[in-house]
Amino acid sequence: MKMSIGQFGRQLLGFAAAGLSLVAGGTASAEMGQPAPWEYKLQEAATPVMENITWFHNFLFVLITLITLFVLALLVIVVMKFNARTNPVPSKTTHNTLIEVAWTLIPVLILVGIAVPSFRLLFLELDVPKPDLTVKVTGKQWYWSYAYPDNGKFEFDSLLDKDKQPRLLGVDNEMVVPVNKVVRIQTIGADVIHSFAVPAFGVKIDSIPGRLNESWFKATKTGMFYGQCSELCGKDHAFMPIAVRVVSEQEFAAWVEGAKKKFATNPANSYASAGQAAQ
Ligand SMILES: [Cu+2]
Repeated sequence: MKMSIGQFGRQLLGFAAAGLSLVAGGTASAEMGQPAPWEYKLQEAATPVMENITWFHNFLFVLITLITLFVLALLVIVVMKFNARTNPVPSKTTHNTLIEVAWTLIPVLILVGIAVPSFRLLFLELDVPKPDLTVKVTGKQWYWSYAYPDNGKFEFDSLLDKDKQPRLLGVDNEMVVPVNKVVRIQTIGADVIHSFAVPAFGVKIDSIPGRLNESWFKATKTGMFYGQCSELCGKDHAFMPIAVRVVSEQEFAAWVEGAKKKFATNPANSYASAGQAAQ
């Protein structure tokens, strides 16, 4: 079947409209703390660290766009002005001190301009402030265990719940933390290397057997936040989601009381069990 240019144009317009409505629909249905269909941005920030990461990402994006456009413009000028047809007698210039100094110094200044906020962000991520509570996160094949040593030494397992939404992110027992409190994450792997990652918190830290790694977050919004194991750890790597419920301080205290009873008989409750599993 042959298509006229008009028909082809209308079809193209239809595709564009469908694409746009998909993108708009995806953005509209985007919920905090979880991925959205057709998402092309970072997840909405729920901690100061993630706000900084988002700012740095946007800053770099503007910078690389300007540099790329500048280099493209230079290339276009060279191609148009200095080809054999428009410029039959080439100049014999080999050096230009001013330009050479400029194309050395300006990139150095740009790199310094990137390094300053980059190191500031790195220190913010790595320098754990005084924690309000500690959660010990153990990565196992293929689920997570959470212990609250400051709140009564209980520990519980968190496994994928296939019937829960969002699909492949819902778990049976969520990790619960209070809002606006500094939560220190201490993480190890019980068998192989896993990685504890929650995009909305700007946290991604390897859980390594025999090594205690540390990270932190201070969630400024309540709600559900989801992440996934981010280190290939075996056949069910894709099925060990991380679900964090951020609640008010009172709700957290009530949850701790309930959790102490609920997980009292959990065999995972002794720290020794995590150690034995690692051997
Ligand atoms: Cu894993």
